[in-house]
Amino acid sequence: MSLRLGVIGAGAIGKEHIRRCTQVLQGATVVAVSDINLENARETVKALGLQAEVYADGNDVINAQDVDALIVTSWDPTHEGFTLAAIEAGKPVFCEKPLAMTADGCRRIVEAEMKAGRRLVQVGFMRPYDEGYQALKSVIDSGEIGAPLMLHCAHRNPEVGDNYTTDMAITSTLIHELDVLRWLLNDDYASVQVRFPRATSHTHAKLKDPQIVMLETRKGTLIDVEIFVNCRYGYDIQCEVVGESGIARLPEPSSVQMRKAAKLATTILTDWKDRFIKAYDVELQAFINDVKAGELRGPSAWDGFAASVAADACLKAQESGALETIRLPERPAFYLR
Ligand code: NAI
Ligand code: NAD
Ligand code: ISE
Repeated sequence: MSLRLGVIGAGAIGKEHIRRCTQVLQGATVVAVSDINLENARETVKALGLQAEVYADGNDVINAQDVDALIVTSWDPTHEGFTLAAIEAGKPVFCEKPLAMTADGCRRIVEAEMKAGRRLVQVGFMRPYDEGYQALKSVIDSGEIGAPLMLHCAHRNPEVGDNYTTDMAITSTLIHELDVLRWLLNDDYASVQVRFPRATSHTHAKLKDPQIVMLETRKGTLIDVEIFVNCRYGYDIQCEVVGESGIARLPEPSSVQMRKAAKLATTILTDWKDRFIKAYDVELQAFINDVKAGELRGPSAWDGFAASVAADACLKAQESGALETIRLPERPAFYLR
């Protein structure tokens, strides 16, 4: 039987996830959509020709009789409330990153889920589902380049809107690295410092852009991540791992090489929707399959919490300029898998 999904938030990624659940993936049907801007929800349902109910309030989607599971793609500050309400209703929920705005918010979700007695939450950290990151992890795990000593990473967006502020470089953008790098290295973070170089003239008063985040892991690997969200030239994700006996880089997305007009060129993508298009498909298909099988196995509420513990320290480091400690509590047995 088809899994009946309710989606809260029909913006950029909400529309994308509804499209993939409807046209690409197997085993699910979107039966309810809500958006605080009702027109977004109505237009999405109409454009895809869905037989879905449109609700003004996300909580009505959660409690609708015919909704089996939820996808939360509304703005970041709304994630915690909708995820807690889904757990309360006993319904599995795929929540886009960040799971909550603070580690405390994520902890409330972890506690509610443990109280419910089974995993009900998958966080929209899609990079562990990306073939490139998986290949990079295989190289590290095989020991081919020895122990990872340093990582040089970059997270570049071509541009962001005026409502994107300095803190969002951490909570909305770096949060992907905070998740994927602990998975890649099988390690956790110990400390962080954030530095701001000369700002680009393409930014605005409330956004310091770019920024450099320097993390140290518990095993002593040093990581630098450049976050540059008005880089202009493209959507570019870089990750280079320097090991004891070699260097491994995240593969570039495949692109035809062209020789033309005295130039050798390959295309750089410009949109996150395209850069991780397959990973989004795989993460959501996994969610659908796992809900049907009765056991969620993707990025957990604990992973959401771990990323947010590090994010809180990064925000503190943005303000202080000092080295800030990252203290992740011990993982409860509930989340050992
Ligand atoms: P968006 O602003 O395009 O869409 C958000 C939508 O949520 C809007 O249509 C808005 O009206 C709606 N909304 C906000 N509050 C709501 C509420 N209380 N009830 C119902 N609807 C509400 O934003 P975008 O880019 O789609 O991002 C949405 C979420 O997805 C964010 O949390 C973002 O961090 C995450 N995201 C994740 C990506 C990934 O790579 N995993 C990529 C892009 C976004
Ligand atoms: P968006 O602004 O395009 O869409 C957000 C939508 O949520 C809007 O339509 C808004 O009206 C709606 N919304 C806000 N509050 C709501 C509420 N209380 N109830 C219902 N709807 C509400 O943003 P987006 O780019 O689609 O991002 C949405 C979420 O997805 C964010 O949390 C973002 O961090 C995440 N995201 C993740 C990735 C990724 O790569 N995993 C990429 C983009 C966005
Ligand atoms: C957005 O919400 C995402 O999740 C994208 O993957 C990221 O690159 C962007 O900076 C975020 O704002």
